[in-house]
Amino acid sequence: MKLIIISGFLGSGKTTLLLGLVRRLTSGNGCDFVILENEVGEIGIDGVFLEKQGLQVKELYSGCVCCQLAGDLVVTLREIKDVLDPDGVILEASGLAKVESILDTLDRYYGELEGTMVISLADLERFELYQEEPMPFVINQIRYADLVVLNKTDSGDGELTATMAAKLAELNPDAEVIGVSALEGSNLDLVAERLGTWMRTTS
Ligand SMILES: Nc1nc2c(ncn2[C@@H]2O[C@H](COP(=O)(O)OP(=O)(O)OP(=O)(O)O)[C@@H](O)[C@H]2O)c(=O)[nH]1
Ligand SMILES: [Mg+2]
Repeated sequence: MKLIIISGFLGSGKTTLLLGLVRRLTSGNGCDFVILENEVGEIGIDGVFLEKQGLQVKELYSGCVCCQLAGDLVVTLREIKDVLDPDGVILEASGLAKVESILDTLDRYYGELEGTMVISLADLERFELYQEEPMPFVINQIRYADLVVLNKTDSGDGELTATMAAKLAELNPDAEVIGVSALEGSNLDLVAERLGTWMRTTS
């Protein structure tokens, strides 16, 4: 069982991206996924939405899996492995999650995963978040990403997209940056291809 972590600031398009990727990767003889939603609030809005789309969803709410719910994350992953044993779990982290802390928890307490991939979203509509001095957890999300997805390219021009992609590459020189519109589906095939290739790779 592999784990894909989708991180990104509040409203950056995590749920929209997740749905687009799962649809592309589960068709035909594709992979099967369980979605794990983490929301800091009391009500799991995204979980209800994704269940209505026919996906299998587990929820962790009232806290963040990078801190208060770190233990619950490990327990829940064990349960998913024991009961459902999917090819992959896709964790939609809360918008404020510090990715480094999630990876640290998994390293220490859940070594059984076959692999972990972090996809972090940046939001072109909120480009000011990434200018000058981005907030530490925003930097952390980008820095610990294996793949950076610059979302909402439909909402800005090519120059802004290029400037922001350059800024993201500066924050994480090792990760590929892919511009997409999760809403319109543009370039999602490329992200799905990267994820699909990684899913098929045995470690
Ligand atoms: N213009 C545009 N809007 C988008 C795109 N992707 C998502 N959105 C919109 O952005 C808003 C937030 O999208 P979500 O997918 O719910 O974002 P999220 O990161 O899951 O949000 P939280 O879970 O609340 O942090 C919604 O109104 C989406 O329709 C995109 O590519 N372009
Ligand atoms: Mg969401």
